[in-house]
Amino acid sequence: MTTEPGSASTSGAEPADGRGYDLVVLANRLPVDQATGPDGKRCWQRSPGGLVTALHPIMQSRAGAWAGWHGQPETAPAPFTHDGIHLHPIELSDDDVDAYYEGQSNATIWPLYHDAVEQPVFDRRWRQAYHSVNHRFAAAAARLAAPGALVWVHDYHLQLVPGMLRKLRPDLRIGFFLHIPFPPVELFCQLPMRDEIMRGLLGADLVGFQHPQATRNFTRLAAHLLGANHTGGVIKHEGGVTTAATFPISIDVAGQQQLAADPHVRARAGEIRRELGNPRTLVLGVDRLDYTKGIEHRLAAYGELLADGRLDPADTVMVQVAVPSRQRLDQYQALRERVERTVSHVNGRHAGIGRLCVHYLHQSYDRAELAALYLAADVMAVTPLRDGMNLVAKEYVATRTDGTGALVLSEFAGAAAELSQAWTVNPHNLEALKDALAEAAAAGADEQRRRMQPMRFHLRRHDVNRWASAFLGQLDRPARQMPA
Ligand code: ADQ
Repeated sequence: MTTEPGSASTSGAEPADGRGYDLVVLANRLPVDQATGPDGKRCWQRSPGGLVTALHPIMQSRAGAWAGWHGQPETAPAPFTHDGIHLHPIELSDDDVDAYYEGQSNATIWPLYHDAVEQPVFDRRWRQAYHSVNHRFAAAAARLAAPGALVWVHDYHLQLVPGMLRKLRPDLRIGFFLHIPFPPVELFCQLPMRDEIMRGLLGADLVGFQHPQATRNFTRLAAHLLGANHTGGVIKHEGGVTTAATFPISIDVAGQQQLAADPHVRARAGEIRRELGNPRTLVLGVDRLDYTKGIEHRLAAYGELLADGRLDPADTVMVQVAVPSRQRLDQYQALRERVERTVSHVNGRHAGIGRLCVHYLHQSYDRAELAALYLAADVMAVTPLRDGMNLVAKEYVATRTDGTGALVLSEFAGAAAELSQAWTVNPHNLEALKDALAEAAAAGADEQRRRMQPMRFHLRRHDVNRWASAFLGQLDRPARQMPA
């Protein structure tokens, strides 16, 4: 569904009684992008990406408000309603985008929280911008929230918001969920803003993480940096109580299964295989083009398997979908060049006329096309060096309704804690990665089903609705008044 920017639908943006919204979500981005509709007019379209995919169904079912940046460094449009969600754009200037978003969020915090797989960059101007944009979000939430409302703050861009909002509106129940890993003490302590970020997070009643290790890192840091007391995830600091707990995010499993059953999607899967020359083995990678995703490691392993003769280039094809991401940052431009060089190298060495070994697609796709790719793929390669969860791995498993398909999954993805029947692998170990890909490619249907069925069973019981209900249910409980 699309809505024109600044259109008449803005009337639904403020609650009729002026009291405020009972559920307010804050995230760096609104769940929509500006696009050009079929009639040539500018319109809003639901955006791709992990957080949006996860939260959209929940926001539709509860009449909530969502505040975030609309994606352009310009004057923010007026609040409006899209797809049943009230949206409140937060303005970011060019300088804010440079310093708060691309700088502090994506060049300092993102690499540091992902095991510093790329060198984090530190800049004091970025920290000032991060502080001031976080304050803008906190002030917006303070205006939008009804008395005693739940406010759910998302992700590493907004870690100061809970503490700021607590000061502005002590009546609110504030939750924070981190979608990416939370680093160990040794890494976190490199952050010049370390105390401020910990105090910001401890302003929340509930702080949620993807993985128990992240939760442990957080409680240890609260004690190490701020001398807070903690027992069983309940942290006491400066008169407040914060609960830290693990809530592994999931996907809309029923929606994914519906896509898998759609005759158009199934026909498209068959067409994809035919267009690729009906290979015996189709290996698929689907990622944002990000240095944490291990795309180069996967391509290197695949190239060596072809070179060693363990996979036959005549009947094996790899499709690597890489969604453009953070393209203005040097580290991402350098990654793109390296990935494209490796793809050319593998193709140059092993492809034939009219027969590529790697199809590299630097594009975004709609969910139906992605589902068709998942259905078409014999082996799904998910090999991040560090990943909070990785929804692609879950989407692949949910799509394989007949129980076939082989998932190769990095042990450094949060998803590995749940999808333990996958071919789990350390992507830094090239030989192990090659073995896992080769074994997955060789597995028969019985072996595939033996592994896939328990993962599918797990996912059906742990979908995104359960994730959100678990988080919001716990946030609704009055932990701040919990006894010692
Ligand atoms: P991401 O790093 O963006 O998310 P991921 O969890 O894999 O990573 O989510 C990507 C989403 O984008 C998936 O839903 C996928 O279908 C979609 N997508 C991928 N390629 C696409 C393409 N070419 N076109 C359109 N859509 C595409 C962050 C964290 C993760 C965490 C999520 C959710 O880094 O660890 O799992 O948030 O918490």
